[in-house]
Amino acid sequence: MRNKTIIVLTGAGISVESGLATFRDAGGLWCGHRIEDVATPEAFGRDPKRVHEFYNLRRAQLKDAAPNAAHLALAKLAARWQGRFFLITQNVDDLHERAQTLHPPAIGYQLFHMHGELNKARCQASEEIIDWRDDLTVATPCPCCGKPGSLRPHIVWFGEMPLHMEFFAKIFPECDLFMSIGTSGNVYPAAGFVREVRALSRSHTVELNLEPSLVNSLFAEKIYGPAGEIVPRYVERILAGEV
Ligand code: BJW
Repeated sequence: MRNKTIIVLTGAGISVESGLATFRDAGGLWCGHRIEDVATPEAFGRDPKRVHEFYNLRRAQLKDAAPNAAHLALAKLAARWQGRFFLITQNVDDLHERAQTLHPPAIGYQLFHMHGELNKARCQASEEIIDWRDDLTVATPCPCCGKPGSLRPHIVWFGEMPLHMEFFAKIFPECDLFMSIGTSGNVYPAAGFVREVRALSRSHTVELNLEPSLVNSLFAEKIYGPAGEIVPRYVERILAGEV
């Protein structure tokens, strides 16, 4: 495996042990919120105050969270790996970035937030993306155009095109190891990545999750348990040349 290309896909399950809720587990974020009320452009058009409040709460929760053993293990792998390493996260938190401050990544590493980032806002007039760590309201003036109400969370909602898709299509044929961590396989196109990687490459595929995902049958290897336990063990196997 040395000098080969690793692609990792992460989902909400990797951040559970950091205290952030998943979307679909019992007690998950969507409880009390119908998806269409908070995660579609139509919902934002209808009730921007409610959508801002939902994301303000999550932005505040993120300030108290810290990377866990799974984020740190991936950061260690990114720091040591001699080949290329692409980390694609569906998560809008910044825990992968914060883990990397402890293990600065090697040169072949790139991180992609395919569903956007909680700590960024986007101007709906200019499409400019702005770092944003505070609350947003319908009255917040946009720093780029000055208009109140112009800013929206920099989040990919249902019906919107996820980010970096063209780049992913280029790297999938070069994949040697595809790891899917903490994602339920409910949401496309991410849930279809394993199928694409298998069709386009000779990659080994492994699912690491608390329980079998909806697409588990597509993986060659499956390991179930809390990410904070199973990811560090798997990373050690990779670094020891056992995968
Ligand atoms: C643990 C653990 C522990 C717990 N350790 N594990 C077919 C093909 C293509 C598209 C579609 C399709 N059918 C329908 C669509 C459209 C739609 C879609 O997928 N809908 C489904 C509901 C059916 N998709 C879209 O609209 C997307 N856009 C799109 O398709 O554009 C057109 C297009 C077509 C073709 C190619 C390319 C583009 C956009 C999707 C946007 C998703 N946005 C959200 C919310 C915004 C972000 C936010 O607010 O945070 O993103 S939805 C939500 O789900 C969030 C997540 O990133 C995403 C995935 O959820 P995830 O991460 O899997 O979380 P959970 O909760 O589902 O699972 C957690 C897992 O962790 C569980 O399995 C647990 O067991 C596990 N776990 N504890 C390890 N300790």
